[in-house]
Amino acid sequence: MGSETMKVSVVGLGTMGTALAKALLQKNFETFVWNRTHSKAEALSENGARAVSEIAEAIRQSDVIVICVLNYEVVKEILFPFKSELQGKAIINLTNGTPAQATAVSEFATEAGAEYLDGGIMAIPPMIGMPEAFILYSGYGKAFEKTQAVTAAFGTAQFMGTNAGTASLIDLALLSAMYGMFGGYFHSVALAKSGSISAADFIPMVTNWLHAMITALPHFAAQIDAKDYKLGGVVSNLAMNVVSFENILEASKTQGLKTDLMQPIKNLLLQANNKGFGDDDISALVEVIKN
Ligand code: FVH
Repeated sequence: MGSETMKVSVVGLGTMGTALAKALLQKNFETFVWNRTHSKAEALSENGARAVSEIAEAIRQSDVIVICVLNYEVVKEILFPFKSELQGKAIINLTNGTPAQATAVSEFATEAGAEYLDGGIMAIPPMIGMPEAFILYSGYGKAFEKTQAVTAAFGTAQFMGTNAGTASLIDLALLSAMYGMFGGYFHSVALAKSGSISAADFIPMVTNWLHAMITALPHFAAQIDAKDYKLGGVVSNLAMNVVSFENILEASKTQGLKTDLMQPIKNLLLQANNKGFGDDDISALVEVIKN
């Protein structure tokens, strides 16, 4: 089914849902929109959307229902009362949640006779519609094939397999990398500023450093997959990192900073060291995170 014939409803018109609806309208999909606060749906009429005031109407009118709301509690509140109306529909849920939540909604959709895809959006609303907007999907494979014109309107789509929870697992894994980097940066800039270096002056140094350190990740990835933390040669042994990490904590305290962001890393490094990973690369930290 091409965009000329496929009817799509977008349920939830927050910042992200609005961007998704606009991307569909740009690709000439007949697009129905519903939102709890109806004014947001009406505002999209100017872009050619058909604003509906009842969820049942949004479901009835469309072949594909894209839902993007605050959380899965809201997804359930919205969809679960309409089980019989969902038969034969494709549901693409782009709400952020956990793998268990995705699995629960997938089971509901299957019981309802709907085809379910769960998605993880690795982009911010202004990126939607561009190839840089990377969106992960998992769930019913035939639904992914059938809705490719829809998912292509949002950005670059990657299918992660038939386990509905996989897209959200990888979404949360990627977000963990992002928050770890942001957290590290926020501590580092506070430390730099405590020495009267402005955040602006610190930017070229920290970005160059992070770009350089990112190149170490494939080396660590090979070690982690092989469970051999000496594979390819040890570049940054864990015992040495325990010692240098203490300097970060001590200097931060001296500069009057909180060490709450960094202390847990030191604790894990110590645990790994005590378990005998001192001579291994720092990537062995994964062994204590795995518990
Ligand atoms: N915006 C972003 O940068 C991120 C990028 C990655 C993906 N996330 C996830 O997308 C989901 C929606 O995020 P959002 O940015 O659109 O969020 P808001 O602008 O806050 O809109 C929230 C929508 O949810 C509706 N809503 C909330 N509670 C209820 C409820 N009880 N019943 C019905 N609808 C509800 C809200 O409606 P309203 O307040 O306008 O009436 C909005 O439509 C989210 O999972 C992100 O993690 C975005």
